[in-house]
Amino acid sequence: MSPPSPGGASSPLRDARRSRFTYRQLAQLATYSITTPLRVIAHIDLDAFYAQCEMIRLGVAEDKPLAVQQWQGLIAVNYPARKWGIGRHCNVAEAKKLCPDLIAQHVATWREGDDKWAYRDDAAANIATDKVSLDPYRLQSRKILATIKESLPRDLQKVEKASIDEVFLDLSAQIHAELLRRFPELSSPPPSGDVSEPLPFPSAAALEWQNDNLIDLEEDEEAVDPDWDDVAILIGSEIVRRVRAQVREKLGYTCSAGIANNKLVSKLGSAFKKPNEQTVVRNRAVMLFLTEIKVTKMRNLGGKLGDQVVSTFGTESIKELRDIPLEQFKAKLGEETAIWFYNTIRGIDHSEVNSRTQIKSMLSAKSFRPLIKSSEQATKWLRIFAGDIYSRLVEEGILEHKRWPRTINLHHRHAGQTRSRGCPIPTGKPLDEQALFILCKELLNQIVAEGGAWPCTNLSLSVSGFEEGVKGNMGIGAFFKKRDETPPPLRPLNDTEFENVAIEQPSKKPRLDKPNIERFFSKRNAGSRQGSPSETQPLDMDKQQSEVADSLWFDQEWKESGMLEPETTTSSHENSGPEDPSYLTVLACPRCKASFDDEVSLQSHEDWHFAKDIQDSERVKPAFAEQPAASRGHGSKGSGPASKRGRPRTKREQGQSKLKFG
Ligand code: TTP
Ligand code: CA
Ligand code: CA
Repeated sequence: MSPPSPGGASSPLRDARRSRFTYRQLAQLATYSITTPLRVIAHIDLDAFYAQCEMIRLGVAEDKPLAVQQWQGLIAVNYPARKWGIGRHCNVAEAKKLCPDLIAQHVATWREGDDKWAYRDDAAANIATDKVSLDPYRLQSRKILATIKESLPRDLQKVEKASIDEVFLDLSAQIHAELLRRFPELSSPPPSGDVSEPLPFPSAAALEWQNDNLIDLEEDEEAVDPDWDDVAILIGSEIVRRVRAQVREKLGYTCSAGIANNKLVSKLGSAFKKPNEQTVVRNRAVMLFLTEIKVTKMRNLGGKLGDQVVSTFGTESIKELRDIPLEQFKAKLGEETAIWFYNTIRGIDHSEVNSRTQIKSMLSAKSFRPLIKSSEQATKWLRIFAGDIYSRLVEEGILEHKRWPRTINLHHRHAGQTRSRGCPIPTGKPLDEQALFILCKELLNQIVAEGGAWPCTNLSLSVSGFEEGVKGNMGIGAFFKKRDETPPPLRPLNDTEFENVAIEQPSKKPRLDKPNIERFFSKRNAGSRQGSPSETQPLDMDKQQSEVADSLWFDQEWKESGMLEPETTTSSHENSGPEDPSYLTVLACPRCKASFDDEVSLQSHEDWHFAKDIQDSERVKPAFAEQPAASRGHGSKGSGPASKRGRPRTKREQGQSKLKFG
């Protein structure tokens, strides 16, 4: 590996000037300290992910336009197709009109009577009997994650899977090692013995950025010589370039990346230029970089809080908001949120890259259109849910007793009300598809017995409370002994029991990275679920919270939280158009009063509430949850990285309304 142009003979130590950084800050890199200004975080996001998966699976040439279809809608569009103006806002018919050569590949589906998901030519016409399977994409996601990990030194990596197609890398420790290797002078202790002493200055020679997009500096900064933070981020960008090249070479996928000092800025960086590009945001460039971005595009600011800030302070310009003193934010937003917000618009973020990547719960769901009206119909879906969840449990290692869920919940929606019933998963005997089915059938019976179950708009099955099974060479017997011999009776859990089965309680260590802004979101769904005492109560997982929080960097970017997946759209977009009378009607959501142009959008939006309720119910505290973009009406968002990527905003909201799960 070549040094970052240290200027040949001019060794950093010979430079009489001192760095802005200290020996302590350098040493902190080795321990992934969240506060050292030398820290380097990368965010990697796959380009048009599901579309690339299909192209690779089908062997489609890279320049061919392809989109991934779900019923009549599109959920991923490759870059050649985007050139034709095709985006997620299009339905298949519109997209084919724009580009007759478009390959529209339908997602794989589960179908009643089949015990495996499959790619089916007639899936689009079978919304009533099929259920989308994202397994093919999960599988690719896992392979990509494994390749990324393999391309980093085993003992110096910290990788967080942030969604089905995104990871964060904390490159600090690897960069620390690399700095010491390239600049042996840095290994010597501070001459005075005091670690708060400034480091010697690195060479003033220009750094070699290769083909990275380097975010510009303010004019007066351009003349300033690079310091160690610039050298560190340069090494970071070299590492990321190699990681991306490995993914490309071994698996064929292209991805984009952002490299910066923290997660907030690196995520904005990866979206800045796509596809197949990487963007470096040096510390000195952050303020200028953020000035280009609207506040509502930032993490956790896509929803109610962002809207509140904009209406309270009368601007969505980050530049203007930066002129407002902290005290004013405190008066309007409360102390903690104000501090968090004040930092965020300055690109300050101390959140950790969290390498615990294990799934904490799984959900299989279906929204019905037409609505289902009997236990027989529902039972058919329960079989599919059980099959879906079971196959994912197998991938999680249930057969090898690696991981095992302790609770099962069924969620049922009728007449605007969601009812949930749960029970412990009996231990001591194998958990297979049939066992899952019997459990959820019993839960359905409980709901049906109460009456008022039909017609049903949504059903979903979730498992959670994962427990670690055998480790190392422990035999199967040891695993089973750990568990109760007799299955507990089938009944809903009370709160205490739920606490007992929740593994991995939230860590007690103070979380520096999470502002207490939950209150902005927590009331939205209050009172929406029936409050019977037998109802299942939330299970919390720290990781789930962070996954959800990290998913909401931009307003409504979909992500896999490990808990919720986008499910089937409820109807074809072809229904709504100028000839459809409902197109002209303004419909309102009974829960949040958001207005919609057509029934499909309203139904989608209501599905989102449904999914959100379930998601909330499976956590102790509501985490950062936001409104679907569609519910915010056809207002005001605009430029910013996402729209630079060719997703026209107003259209995007329509496309987003297809999503059920935030
Ligand atoms: P994104 O990363 O948001 O988008 P993308 O990978 O398709 O395109 P880009 O190059 O702009 O990153 O989402 C990842 C995958 O998640 C996407 O390929 C399909 C799925 N997804 C949906 O199913 N529905 C949605 O509305 C969104 C946004 C994504
Ligand atoms: Ca992506
Ligand atoms: Ca993504």
